[in-house]
Amino acid sequence: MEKKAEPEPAAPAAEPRKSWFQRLRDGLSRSSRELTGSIAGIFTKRKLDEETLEELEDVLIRADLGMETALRVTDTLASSRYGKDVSDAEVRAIMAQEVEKVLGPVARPLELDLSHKPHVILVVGVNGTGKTTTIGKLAAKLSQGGLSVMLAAGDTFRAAAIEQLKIWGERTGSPVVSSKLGADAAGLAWDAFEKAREAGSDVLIIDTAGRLQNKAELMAELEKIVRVLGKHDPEAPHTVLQTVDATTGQNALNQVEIFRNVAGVNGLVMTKLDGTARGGILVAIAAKHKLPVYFIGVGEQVDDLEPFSAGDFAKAIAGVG
Ligand SMILES: Nc1nc2c(ncn2[C@@H]2O[C@H](COP(=O)(O)OP(=O)(O)OP(=O)(O)O)[C@@H](O)[C@H]2O)c(=O)[nH]1
Ligand SMILES: [Mg+2]
Repeated sequence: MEKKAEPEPAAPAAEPRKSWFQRLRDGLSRSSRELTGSIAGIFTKRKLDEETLEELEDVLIRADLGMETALRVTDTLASSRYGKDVSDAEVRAIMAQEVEKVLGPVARPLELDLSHKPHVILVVGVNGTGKTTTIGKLAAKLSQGGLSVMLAAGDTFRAAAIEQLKIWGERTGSPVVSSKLGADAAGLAWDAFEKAREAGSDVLIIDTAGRLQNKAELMAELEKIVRVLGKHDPEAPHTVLQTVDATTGQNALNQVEIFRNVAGVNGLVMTKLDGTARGGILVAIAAKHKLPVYFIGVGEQVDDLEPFSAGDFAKAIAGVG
């Protein structure tokens, strides 16, 4: 190809892409800043005693990390440093280490069993937690990996929801199956499975309407979607992903509990970890539910979905390294 004499038209001044760890650190900076500020407040020129340990425990619980992890940190600290001077940096290092231990077992890559064709991924969660956006990001990742992906607009109640999924479909080159507005979501899931099978798609990702976990009727609808898919393939849906909004705080624990019982959630995506002060909730969810966390969302763009790394997250939230 001939080299152009003219310079390229000025591209919008793109900032150099930050490293993944830097973006995670930026995203978690609000969570981390509050926590490290409070820790520094406790451990300035103080020995480790009952009082400082209690204060630390409170801080960790207030940061949504959960009782279990808070106790792990204080116990570990007490066993090696009791009665000694301890700096906030040392406390943070131990916190990072203990948080990593809790997160390690749940930081697992999403592995799709492609012996099922299509492999069905059902995406569920409370309203606005990032289901549709995550589907778009995931479709991009999977198609970049060479898989053929079909999307199903199972949020049949809102025209805007169907449109939003279609836009992601266009962006990622994935066909979208949709129905008339207000059609039965389980019926749509059934049709989408057939279409994906006929088309030979590797993966079918089904979007669903957001619902509060305490709305029994809507939760029953989700159960029906699962049941109907099972008639096509007893093991479908193979992956049931729940999006959890990291800004939610403690209610997220209950959300996971109920969606898990009703829809058989077997993996999580923690969204909106950019800019939340409540990122610690991921640790509490990991300790309680022990469900794999496949990805975390750190923005609204197509590539703002990252595999979850326990060590990176632990360091970022503890402000270490
Ligand atoms: N900052 C940030 N915003 C996100 C992230 N993921 C999703 N969003 C935004 O959150 C809003 C809701 O996202 P959706 O994907 O529409 O959420 P949903 O769960 O499909 O919502 P419903 O279909 O209404 O239940 C949108 O404005 C998204 O751009 C994320 O990781 N970070
Ligand atoms: Mg949606």
